[in-house]
Amino acid sequence: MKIQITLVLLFISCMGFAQGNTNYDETQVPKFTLPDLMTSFSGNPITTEKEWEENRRYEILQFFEKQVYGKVPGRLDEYSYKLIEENNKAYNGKARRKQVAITLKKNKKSVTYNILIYLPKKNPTAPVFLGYNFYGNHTVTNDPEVPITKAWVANNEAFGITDHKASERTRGIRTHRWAIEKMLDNGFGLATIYYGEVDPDKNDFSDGVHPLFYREEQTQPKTNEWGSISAWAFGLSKAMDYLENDANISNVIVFGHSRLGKAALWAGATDKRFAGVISNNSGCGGAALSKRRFGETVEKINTSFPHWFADSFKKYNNNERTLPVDQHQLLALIAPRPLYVASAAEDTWADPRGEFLSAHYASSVYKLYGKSGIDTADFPEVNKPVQHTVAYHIRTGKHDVTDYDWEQYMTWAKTFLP
Ligand code: GTR
Repeated sequence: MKIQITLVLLFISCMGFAQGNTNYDETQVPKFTLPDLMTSFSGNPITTEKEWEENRRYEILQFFEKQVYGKVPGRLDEYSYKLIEENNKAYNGKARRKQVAITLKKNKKSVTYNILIYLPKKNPTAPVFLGYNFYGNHTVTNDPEVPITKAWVANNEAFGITDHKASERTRGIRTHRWAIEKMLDNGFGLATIYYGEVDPDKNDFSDGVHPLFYREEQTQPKTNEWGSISAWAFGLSKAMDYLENDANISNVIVFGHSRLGKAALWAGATDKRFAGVISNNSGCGGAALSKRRFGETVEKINTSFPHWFADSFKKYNNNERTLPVDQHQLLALIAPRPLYVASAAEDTWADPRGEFLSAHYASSVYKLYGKSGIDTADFPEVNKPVQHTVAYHIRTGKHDVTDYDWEQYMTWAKTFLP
């Protein structure tokens, strides 16, 4: 009996060791050296914009592509979009609404997803925020003209979703996360897509965009190929193919919250057409530095969500020390375009300080372009945004998107967007 109990205890403590307990203690952050943005992998100093663009930016991008998010395996055979409906009486006549279906085709397979767009009618052209939503386009608004998504959605007891199907009951449940009227009043538009129409968020590579690219008999991407974050980023880029041709849109700022913030950052890094990038509480694998191992770690994220990153990223589970890059380098890939990183004080899982430091360290590349970033490493006070071409705020409250966040994003976009 005693032996049995000892064995059980030993097993439990081994599990604890293997999984690692979550660290929320600043004094327990391991000592680490951040890979230098301005020294190439082969040890050469980077001193000019040209060297950054042609050498360092390229090699960092390649690393993230092959070892972190995963490569898009090829090109589509066909791309098309269709304006499904348009109306200029939305939001009491304040907005023009457009719903556009994007179809991606390859190897005789296709995926279609919908962009819901609201544009301020008072302006002939407007900058828009493009961001994925978590439960369907119909959840961001009470507008009855937005169809309920037919795609797979995650079950959610509070929303009454039990069979992975969205229903009328979920219309408008996420309006608090999208300050649409404020955007319209401030001359901004919104373009949003349900991320599950591009790739359902489950560890299953038989649906979404991945299978379009499979060779015969293939059932999942190769080791260095795309996980779901990369697939979602690809979906944003393909949405951009439409948005850049919409005569009522002047600029597109890609936005995302949490896992979708990770996707927005990767989209901004890989597609220079995005005029600005906003990471809202993106955390591990997003803006937060991995090597700090504070809150969520690489091992934890790769275990809970094995489908988010390339398989090759798993070799850094509990092994962040050997990562030749860190997330400040992902942020630097966005330079010199405006970048906003935002945290929430109660969102310790996402490591607010790690998100801030990442924005701070990325700023050296912005400097190279003559742009201002976050010069100081002193963590700002809560609700005191620091806004330059690189901006940061930590607000009170939990992991979420609030009106406060949108108000800061709009102030910043008005000042720093081209
Ligand atoms: C958590 C995950 C985070 C973040 C979050 C979200 O469970 O650990 O990395 O992405 O989900 O997307 O809400």
